[in-house]
Amino acid sequence: MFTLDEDEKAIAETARSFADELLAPNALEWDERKHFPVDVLRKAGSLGLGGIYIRDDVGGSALRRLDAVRIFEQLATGCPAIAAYISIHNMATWMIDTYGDEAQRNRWLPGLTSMDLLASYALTEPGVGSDAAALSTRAVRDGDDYLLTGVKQFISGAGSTDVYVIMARTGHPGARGISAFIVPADTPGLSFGANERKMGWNAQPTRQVVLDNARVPAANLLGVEGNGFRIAMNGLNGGRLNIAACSLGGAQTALDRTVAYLNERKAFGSRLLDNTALQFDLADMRTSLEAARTLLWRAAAALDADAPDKVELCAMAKRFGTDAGFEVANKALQLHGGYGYLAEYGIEKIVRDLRVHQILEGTNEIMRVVVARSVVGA
Ligand code: FAD
Ligand code: 2MC
Repeated sequence: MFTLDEDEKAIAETARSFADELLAPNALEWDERKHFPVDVLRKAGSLGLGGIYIRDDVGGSALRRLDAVRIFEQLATGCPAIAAYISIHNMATWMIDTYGDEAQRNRWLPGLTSMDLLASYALTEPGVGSDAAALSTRAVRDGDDYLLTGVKQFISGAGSTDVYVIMARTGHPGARGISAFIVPADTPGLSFGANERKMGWNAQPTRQVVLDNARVPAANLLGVEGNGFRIAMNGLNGGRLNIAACSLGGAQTALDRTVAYLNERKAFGSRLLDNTALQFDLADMRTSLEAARTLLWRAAAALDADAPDKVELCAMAKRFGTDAGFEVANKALQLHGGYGYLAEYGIEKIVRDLRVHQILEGTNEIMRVVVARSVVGA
């Protein structure tokens, strides 16, 4: 598992070339201009990155989660924010592939896997984030349609994407009263809030999705009524792995640049790279990333195998990987001295992007809740 065969190497190298050629050279400008590069996402789609673990009859690449985390780490070396959006797109697309009927799969997935259509995932609401099972957006049956009313908060890609997988309440309070819907962007009654002003992740928009009696055909219900929370959570298991992978990729770039910087920078008569204290910092940074990567690959293999402990392993990998990634990137900034604080060096952008990985797709406190339940047997 820890030695990549030729195929696995080729997959990771393809993602790395894409990141080197199309993401890294533009990442700072996209961040500054708050530009969502849809043209580059389409190119990602043409390489099979829009449906990494989607079945191939609808254009998916049919790869494993283990391949996916390696892909997302490489993509994030170029831009964590865009890599993370591609992960969210894959998560929503996977939910349609896994829980959709044949009509839904055939209607939506060819466009999504090619990234001609872009997807968003809408669970969070203004009053409900961590306690997602308490969501209040309602879906009421009306003949052959459902009418959806409520507000979804912090939706990645919103306003620029085409397909929204939206969790809404069709039944009683609690997780089992929630259903999942495929909602196209042009649905009457659906509108968007302003693009949020954020610390990082500026290369992708974040908006509210406002539903005011939005009319959605009943044929767009994903799975059966009452199954939406489980669908949403199963999507997030893989999403959490990918987000950890994005933290690793961003942090690895920060570490690599730090080594190069310390090699060039002189102080007190020698290269900073010769300073033993700083070498120990670099050693700890590399060790943290290797430990996080090892746990990540282990969790991805558990998800591939549908292992009984997959949920807590995904939570552990997310918590550990996103904390390690942020700490390494922040240390890299410190080791750049004042230059680390300047935008043109690219390190502060990585720190800003990685900070939110400790919050979204389940905060790291919620990851501890999930792991703790597995420990105490709750
Ligand atoms: P809260 O749930 O209010 O939590 C506040 C604090 O309390 C946190 O520190 C939390 O960890 C802590 N806390 C809460 N409950 C517990 C507990 N039981 N034990 C210990 N600590 C606890 N959501 C989507 O659905 N789709 C998206 O595409 C999406 N994209 C996002 C993009 C960005 C840039 C951001 C910032 C968020 C995004 N989110 C998205 C929302 C994200 O998932 C939530 O912000 C996150 O789940 C936390 O919810 P909250 O913000 O409501 O915080
Ligand atoms: N995988 C599969 N199933 C899961 C699951 C998981 N990770 N987590 C919960 N479930 C199932 C669980 O087995 C149960 O199923 P059943 O009805 O068959 O018994 C059901 O879901 C309800 O689970 P709980 O009883 O554990 O629900 P509870 O409300 O106590 O806690 C909690 C759930 C806190 C773990 C969940 O609400 C959570 O993960 N909160 C964080 C929300 C979150 O991650 N939001 C991310 C939004 S997306 C985003 O940020 C992006 C950037 C895209």
